[in-house]
Amino acid sequence: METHLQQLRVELVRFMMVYKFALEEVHTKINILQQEFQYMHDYNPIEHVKSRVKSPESILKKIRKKDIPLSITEIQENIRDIAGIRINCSFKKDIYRISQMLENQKDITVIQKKDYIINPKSNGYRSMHLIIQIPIFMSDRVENVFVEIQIRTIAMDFWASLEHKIYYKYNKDIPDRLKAELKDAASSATELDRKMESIHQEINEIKQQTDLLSDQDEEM
Ligand code: 0O2
Repeated sequence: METHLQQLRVELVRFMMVYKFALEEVHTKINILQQEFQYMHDYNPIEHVKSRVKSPESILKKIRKKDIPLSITEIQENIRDIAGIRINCSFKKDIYRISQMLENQKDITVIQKKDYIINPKSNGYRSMHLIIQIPIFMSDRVENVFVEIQIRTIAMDFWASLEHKIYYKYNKDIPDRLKAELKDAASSATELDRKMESIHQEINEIKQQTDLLSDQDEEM
């Protein structure tokens, strides 16, 4: 009995460890993209990155909700957001850039892609979701680990984080008036994204013209 429990413990710790390793791998990939992009284009498209391994309580909740058999293989196959990473970008176009750069990497297999920016959820939620699989090289095997990547702007993230809190505060039964207000707030966040991106674009154009003029001045 004691050895069985000990074995189970080793298996469980190892099970959780691979998700931590997977997050470290994806973090490194994002770091490389961020640094190289900054160097090549003098611009950083990523504001910040957050990651988490799902808590055992949340995993159990999802097991019950989705009626998944209590086995490590079933959990690994059916709960694909145990390792989750969220990338906050400056502008909407950066979301597509970053997503494409990750999708193009040879060791990443994209299992699922949900574009809630082109198709927002009915409550107003916007974000890009990728479920990817990456190989993790352990001492005696290779594990292909699922990682959920959410990519969104700061405005999308601000809305989603607060909506998440409000949703749980009202115990999943939000009055219709507040649902409408939340949706309205989501539209304001979309408008803010549009406005900031357009200002950024204009400033870039002005900068390019000024650089061009000063280059011409130097040549004369
Ligand atoms: P948590 O606590 O954030 O992890 P799944 O249940 O994941 O297998 P689903 O729901 O079809 O399948 O996946 P989807 O639509 O890609 O959503 C996954 C995650 O996106 C959610 O995880 C949330 O983090 C986020 N999300 C989706 N819809 C909303 C929304 O309307 N509002 C907010 N604030 N976040 C959302 P979890 O596991 O539900 O929650």
